Amino acid sequence: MAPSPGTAGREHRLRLFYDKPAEQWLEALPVGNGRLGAMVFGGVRTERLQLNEDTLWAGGPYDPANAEALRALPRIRELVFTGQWQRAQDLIDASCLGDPVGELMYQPVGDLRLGFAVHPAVTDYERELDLDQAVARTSFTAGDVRHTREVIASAPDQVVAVRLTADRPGAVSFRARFDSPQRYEVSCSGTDLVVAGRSGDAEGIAGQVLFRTLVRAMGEGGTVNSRDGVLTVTGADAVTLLVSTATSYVDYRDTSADPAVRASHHLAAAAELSWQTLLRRHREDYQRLFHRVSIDLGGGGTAALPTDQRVALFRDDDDPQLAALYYQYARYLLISCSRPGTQPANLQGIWNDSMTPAWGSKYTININTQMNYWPADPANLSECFEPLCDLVTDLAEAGRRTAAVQYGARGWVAHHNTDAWRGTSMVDSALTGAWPSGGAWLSVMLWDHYLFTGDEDALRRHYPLIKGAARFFLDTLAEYPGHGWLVTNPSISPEMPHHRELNTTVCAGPTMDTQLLRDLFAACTQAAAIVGRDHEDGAFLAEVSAARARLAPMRVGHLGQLQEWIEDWDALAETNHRHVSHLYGLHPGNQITERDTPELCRAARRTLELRGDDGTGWSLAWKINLWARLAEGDRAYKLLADQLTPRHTAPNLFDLHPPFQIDGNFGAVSGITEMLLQSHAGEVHLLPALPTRWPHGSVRGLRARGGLEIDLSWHGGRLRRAVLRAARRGEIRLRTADPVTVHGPYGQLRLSRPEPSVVVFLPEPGAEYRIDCS
Ligand code: FUC
Repeated sequence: MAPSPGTAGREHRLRLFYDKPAEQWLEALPVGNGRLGAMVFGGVRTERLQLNEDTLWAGGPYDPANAEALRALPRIRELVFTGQWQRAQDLIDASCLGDPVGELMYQPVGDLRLGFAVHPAVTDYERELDLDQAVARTSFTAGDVRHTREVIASAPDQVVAVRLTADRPGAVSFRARFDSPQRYEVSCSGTDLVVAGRSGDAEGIAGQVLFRTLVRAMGEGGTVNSRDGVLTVTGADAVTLLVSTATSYVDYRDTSADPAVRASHHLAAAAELSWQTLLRRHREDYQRLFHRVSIDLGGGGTAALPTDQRVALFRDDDDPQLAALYYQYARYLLISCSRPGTQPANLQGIWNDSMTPAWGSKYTININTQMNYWPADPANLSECFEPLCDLVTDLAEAGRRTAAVQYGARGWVAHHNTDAWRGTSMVDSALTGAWPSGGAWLSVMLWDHYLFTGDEDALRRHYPLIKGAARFFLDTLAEYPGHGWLVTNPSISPEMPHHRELNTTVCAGPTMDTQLLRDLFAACTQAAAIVGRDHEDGAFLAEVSAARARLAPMRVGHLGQLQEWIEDWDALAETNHRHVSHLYGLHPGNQITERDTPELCRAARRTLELRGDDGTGWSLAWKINLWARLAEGDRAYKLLADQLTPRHTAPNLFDLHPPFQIDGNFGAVSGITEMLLQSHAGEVHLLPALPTRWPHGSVRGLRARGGLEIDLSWHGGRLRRAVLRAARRGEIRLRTADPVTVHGPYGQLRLSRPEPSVVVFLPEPGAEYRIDCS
């Protein structure tokens, strides 16, 4: 389905645009190729490119496991089971935290600054981020010369490239310098600038990541020279500036690569190509991913305004195109910060200008990293999910040691945070860190990824990781006194205090863990059958099933809420708490449904009501997903409108916790997808939570569990048509508000209709099915 003609106009193009240069970092525009990132400021006299490389982290390899923990564990468990939570928490703080106690941070490379001598009379200034081509573009007229500067971060050629042109020969002149908050030196080699640096020390660990940045100007006409760390271009017609950065990081145990060799390799190869070729290769690579999805939510009255002004007006004005732009922007960001072979998207994706960014700009795996990847499969970017799989592979290895040393357990464990060194121990404090289930959640996501892709080879690789995560819990679950249920101990419901007078989070068997384990154990069994390990692993799987049957049920508490803990403790007095509950039961991957578990749905609604709408950027994004899951489109839209305000959305559309945290961008886009299409709980639901503000629209190329790709169009709030392509065999159960007919390659299908609004059919792999409202 083509987007409606209304979206073709210039003002509707898929772009962020502004009428003045960025002064603040949050006004600058991000480009990235998964590994390299740059924030482009678009200045007239000074262009600043703030540079990142995704393996440039503070410190170096370390072993966080703390042998004290194992000795303290029996006593901690006893204290928790006898209700002495504060003492348990103190003992954890004294004996279980990792070494170092905090993990290490993600850091910037530095800034490349270009200084221009241009005519002071500047008119017709514009800068944009073109999402269709993945180009940041600045153009203006100085005197009577029109200048254009374009910046890309190329994945095929592994450089950041800047193209500077003017409409008058010989009008491109500038001086380029590099500076950085890191320890570094700049020298010249031929006419290249050569930066050699080293990452920062942190937590008592010396910075061990060496980096190299090479800058080469390829002028057409004019001269290029460099001296004393300054590269000068004079009187060129046009210039292509290549910036190549590499580090010594090999993997979480090894920083021994030669960054100079790596950086020169990429530079030499890119320098062989013309700008046109670099741009074409970049565009083809990017569009192969980006063009899989188009979305049209309708046009808007404010769409011709600069993007930051639209954010300020969104709540009051009808600007559905901004929501569509925000959607595609998150897809752009994911493509730009997470590609096969790169590090996964951290709390800021890859864009960070600070040596000490908020929460270390690392991987918070009690929701934030997971949220980054919620839209990957549904928004048809499965390749971008791969770095997360690699992270889990590392954590399974590193976390095996933590499981053995700190818990005396087999399998592997990862707590609430990790970093480039794959720290897996409890960190920071018991209050936030005493949660053993980060790895469990990530493992469940590997299984969910399979449900979208149907990639059995990948599942075969991931099965041992899922199994190892489960193994840890089989070895550490304990019986809850008086109930016989198996529970985690110690654990926390992430960041949710109970018994506020104590300010304690430590507990046994928070509901979130139980929910996660129910899914993890089920994933083990199902994955084993698919990869043919059910026989060989029979004894283990029997243990898994037996343990699953002994997990505590979800329960409804005295306020009508989903109980956060086994006991009905009151956590809800402070409704204004900035977190929504971390209850995994409300997680987009979970299967609470109106049909099967109406009482839990009611309790989930009540929980959300009690918590209120307020929250951090990611908390709002989460609530978009949750309300969509509860089929409340207008309520989900309301949360989206709360997020698309200057408080939670920066001028460059980065989500603001505040501060900038990219999970909100990704989480919101997962939420918008959930408003249009859901596929959990064994059925595909078209338009499950369409808000009244988007009466007409279409979306092409979304993916659903079961290996499906789906196009949808709707009018007057009702489904008009859908097209469904199945990649693999398997019955489809399709739910719609109105009855539908289905046409396949051989004409109209005879359908089974278990309910008036549900049809069941068996598609042929590769064939296309048209669904019409009858
Ligand atoms: C947890 C949350 C914060 C933030 C951080 C990265 O500490 O409480 O809101 O998202 O993770």
